[in-house]
Amino acid sequence: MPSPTATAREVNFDGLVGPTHNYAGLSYGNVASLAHRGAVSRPRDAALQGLAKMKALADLGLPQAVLPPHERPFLPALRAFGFDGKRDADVLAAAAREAPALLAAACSASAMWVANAATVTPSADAADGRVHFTPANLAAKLHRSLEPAQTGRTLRAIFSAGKHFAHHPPVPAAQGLGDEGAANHTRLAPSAAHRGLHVYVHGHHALTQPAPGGVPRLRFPSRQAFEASAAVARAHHLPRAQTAFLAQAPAAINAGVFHNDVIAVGNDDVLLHHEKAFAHGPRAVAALRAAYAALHPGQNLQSLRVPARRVSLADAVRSYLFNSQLVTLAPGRMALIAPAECRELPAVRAYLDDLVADPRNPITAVHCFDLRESMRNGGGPACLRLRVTLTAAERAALPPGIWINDATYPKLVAWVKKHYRETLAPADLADPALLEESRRALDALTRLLGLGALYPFQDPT
Ligand code: SUG
Repeated sequence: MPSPTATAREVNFDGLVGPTHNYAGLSYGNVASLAHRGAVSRPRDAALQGLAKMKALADLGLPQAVLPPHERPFLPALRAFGFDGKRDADVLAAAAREAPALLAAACSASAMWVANAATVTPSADAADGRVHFTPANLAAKLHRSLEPAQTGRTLRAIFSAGKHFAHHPPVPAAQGLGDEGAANHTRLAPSAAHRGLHVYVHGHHALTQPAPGGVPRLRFPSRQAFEASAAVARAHHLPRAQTAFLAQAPAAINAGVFHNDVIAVGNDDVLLHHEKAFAHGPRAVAALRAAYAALHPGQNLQSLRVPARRVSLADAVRSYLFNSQLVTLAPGRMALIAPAECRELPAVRAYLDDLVADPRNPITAVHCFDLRESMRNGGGPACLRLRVTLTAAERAALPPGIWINDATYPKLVAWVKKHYRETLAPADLADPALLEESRRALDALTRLLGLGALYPFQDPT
């Protein structure tokens, strides 16, 4: 009898960009976010760019679904910080006057980068045969720390069948104990249906050496603690032989690699990575290859190492080459879903041309996408998606409205065009009309996706 996981496929769940997409410079250590602080954003274009990528992947024959944005401006957060005005408009006005940084945090559309929403373990790997989810605590940044509660609620609404899906609470948040989800995690396996080697990448140890709370040599903060990665692997009941823990190279963090998915991407049996991605580079990759071979005797992990003389760390961060999605089109045939910026930097373009021409690797095509609105905040193609490997039975247990296809795509495009502003400047965040528009939009969206009440503003008081 074929194994129940034989029908497993990776499903990309992309985060739909929310109506308050803006540039507030909230992410120190994220070069693009800092560079665009205060710029005027284009929420409508941002959402349409993301949807166009989703539809293009669906058209390539890949299962594609969508995750809804979070409620923003998030009034419960402002109220938690003591802004207790009677009307929401008063709360917004007081926050804009007294604590504009808090208002910006409560308005960020950062939940679009769902690679940071959670870490997911497919049922092929979990002892109880269920798919496991742990929302990331995102403790490193205030605006992102507002996400885990809604993420958990959304994931429970979509993956609701207890027979198939298990939901865990986020790792407890404390200084330095950050968990940034799947952006620092990759699963390597001969195919989606096989048992996977789960690779967790961290920037520092929070509770032990070299220094409690962080690594002093860093120019930019490290966001992922080893202890948080270990907690997720433990909660998901992963056998030891199926886990590997690697440290990021401090030089990479200092160059603006705030998540590992800015410098490495894995898919099936391929790991594409910059030579400066990991501390103890060659040794770290050799250990991965050994762990992979032990799990799948006779099989090889293909490590595609990009040398700094071909693509510098700075160009890797500028182009977001490694924030491409690496997807399987057919057995042994992969495509890279890359940001348009990769075609604009000569060194990166030349590297990609050589990669596709080289018959020794399975990557046969590069598809570039204009995701500039998200890229200006440091979010490329891979940041915008959460990978969830699901069997046919698990896919069948999901609400039908979340899939991207010829029927749903035009409806979502029309929804964006109806509800989103063309531009948004920092001063607009306090506009009470923006709050009303966003709530109206999300209310309509939950009906479109068939998800029922999903947001605090929809809860009966
Ligand atoms: O957490 N940017 C996000 C980008 C996340 C990218 N995700 C992955 N690499 N997986 C962040 O730094 C900027 C928001 C602002 O500055 O307004 C921001 O949150």
